[in-house]
Amino acid sequence: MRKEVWFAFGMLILLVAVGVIFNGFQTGNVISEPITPTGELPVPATEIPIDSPGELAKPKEITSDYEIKIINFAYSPVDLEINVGDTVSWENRDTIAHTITSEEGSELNSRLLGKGEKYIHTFNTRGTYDYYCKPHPYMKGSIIVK
Ligand SMILES: [Cu+2]
Repeated sequence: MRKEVWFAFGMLILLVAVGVIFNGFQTGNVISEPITPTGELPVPATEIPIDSPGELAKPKEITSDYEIKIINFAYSPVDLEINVGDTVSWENRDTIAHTITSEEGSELNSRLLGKGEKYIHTFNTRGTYDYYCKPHPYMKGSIIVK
């Protein structure tokens, strides 16, 4: 009887010991595992620079046959001759906002352009298109479409 009791007692100790070791080993794993994903969490932040080239690529989409710059409250060049189907861009280089607005009709109707902003328009009909700047009506320009 005694041998059986000791055997049972021994087995119990063995089970407890194995349980503690296994549990401790597991706990060690459980603790170390979340650290790795936590350490990996800042990694998605590297996705931000991936988006940036996309934002930088946006201005590259703008293509035009002719470029008019707005500098010191004046369109440059003031008059421009183009062909039907040509695209013209206006870029505001002033810190003051300007528009490109048709004198007659609505061929040219930009919003207020801030510094560095562009207005792009394709002319599909022959004619002379006189335009001005809404806040500064003395600013005038002309596009002649042949
Ligand atoms: Cu203006």
